[in-house]
Amino acid sequence: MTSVTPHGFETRVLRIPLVAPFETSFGRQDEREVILVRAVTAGAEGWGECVTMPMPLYSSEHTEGAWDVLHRFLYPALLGVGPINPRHVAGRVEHIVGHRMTKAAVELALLDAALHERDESFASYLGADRTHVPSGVSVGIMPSLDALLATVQDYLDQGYARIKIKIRPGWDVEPTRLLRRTFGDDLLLQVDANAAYTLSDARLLRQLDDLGLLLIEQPLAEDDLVQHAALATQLQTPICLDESIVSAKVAADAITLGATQVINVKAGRVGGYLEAVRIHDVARAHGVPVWCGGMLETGVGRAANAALAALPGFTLPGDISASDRFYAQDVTDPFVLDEGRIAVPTGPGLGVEVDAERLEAVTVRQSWTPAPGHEAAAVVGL
Ligand code: SMG
Ligand code: MG
Repeated sequence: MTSVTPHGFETRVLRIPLVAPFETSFGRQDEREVILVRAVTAGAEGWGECVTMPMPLYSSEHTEGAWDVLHRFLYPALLGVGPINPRHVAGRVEHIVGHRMTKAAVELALLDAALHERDESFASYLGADRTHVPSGVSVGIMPSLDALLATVQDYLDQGYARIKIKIRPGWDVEPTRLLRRTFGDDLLLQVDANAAYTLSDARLLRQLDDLGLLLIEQPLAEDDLVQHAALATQLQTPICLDESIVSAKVAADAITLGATQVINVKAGRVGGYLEAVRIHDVARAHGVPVWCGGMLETGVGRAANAALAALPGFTLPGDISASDRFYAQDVTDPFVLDEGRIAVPTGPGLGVEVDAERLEAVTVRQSWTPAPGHEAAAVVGL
């Protein structure tokens, strides 16, 4: 991989309204607050998305913490130190414990810049072997069963290849059974608990076994690897870990323990797309299917996810829906459904353009952090 010399990083916190509220077992969102990082290098620029949320509810990271870690720890480790191979970013910031989503954003921005410098697409660089990826949609907890049916019907009419519904105690077996009965056995259907249960709920969760689900995602807490392994012995539905899988090492542990039969790969959660590829490789070597998770990404992260999901081990549809699933207006051209699939971008780097005007309209906070000697280049390219 080409080395790049960063002249500075631009950081922006965006707030983009959602087309409809999105509710999970841990809370409800009406807008997406997200950080975009722009790396300006000697020969190009690149974008990365930091998928933290405003509150540490999905994982321990959150926007304010990410902002702080970027400015006080990550940028200083990467600026003014000469050329950097993007493959070495993770090693350079390894001494900073955790903060994987934040690290992933910076690594992606530098990868995008480096790939622009060598005119290669992210998909080609990662080893993608497909031009399109099947598109699944994640359906939040709904105010009523009727609302759930109408929403799922609408997504199926749009052509989505797979439905995932969010579950929590009190909204689990009944809505799932209703979907199976209404839409039939051919519907690719899965559920995501976002860690809302404990092992003592095994008997309840066993009621899902009759419903022909592809998987149940993260039923128990993030650090419950051993309990997930115990639960797996009591369920027929395959367990798919999301929150628990924070690295390739943990992925290997979880597979060995029998805690996960499928893996949801999210680059932010694991510290970057390069680590995500390592998880893909570990899982593939064990015959464990993987799919690409989503964090309500803007077009920047969605482009990167589409590239990742085009790798050969991604054998299940991902949470890579069309941009209009969440946003009336994105900061890039929207990703659209094409017969239930999303096209993998082919242009250099991430293959998407960030619209400067649109970006400005949704930015609520921004900064420019120059490398020593580049203080003057404050607003290069925007
Ligand atoms: O980007 O389509 C998307 C969202 C998919 O459900 C989704 N993500 O646990 O998998 C998950 C959740 C995490 C975000 S919930 C606010
Ligand atoms: Mg999940």
